[in-house]
Amino acid sequence: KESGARKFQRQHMDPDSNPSNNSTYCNQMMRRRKMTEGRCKPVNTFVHEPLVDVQAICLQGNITCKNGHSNCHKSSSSMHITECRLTNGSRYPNCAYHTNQKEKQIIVACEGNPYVPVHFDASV
Ligand code: 5FA
Repeated sequence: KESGARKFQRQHMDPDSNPSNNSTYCNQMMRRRKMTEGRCKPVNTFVHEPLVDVQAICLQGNITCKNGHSNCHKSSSSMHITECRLTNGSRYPNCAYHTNQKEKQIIVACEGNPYVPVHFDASV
């Protein structure tokens, strides 16, 4: 079975693509990373930074997550991200996304030993 750490990498990591404002990025990536199977995942963020830098967030500022758990961490630096948001008229199985590039601090939830990202909580 896919671990939480692997799932995070599949859903949220894209270190090698340079954040271009390619309007088809989310349509392609949401499908390629299997977030359009069974349903269209409504919102998802990809992070364009090295995996080690994102893993290091688990050692940075500890904060409360949206679900009230205390295992969230906010990156001390801003990161290059792409937000994918389902378009209003989009209907499964035709998942169509808006692609938005940003540079923001990100908040991830971490778990395990090693203590690594397993969930993307927010960007601020
Ligand atoms: N989740 C939420 N808070 C968590 C925490 N503090 N520690 C560990 N996991 C945490 O996300 C709900 C999901 O996030 C649940 O699976 C929960 O375990 C985890 P959501 O934002 O309510 O909806 P979603 O559409 O993101 O849900 P999923 O597709 O299930 O998201 P994933 O967990 O697969 O991935 P993501 O949360 O990184 O996007």
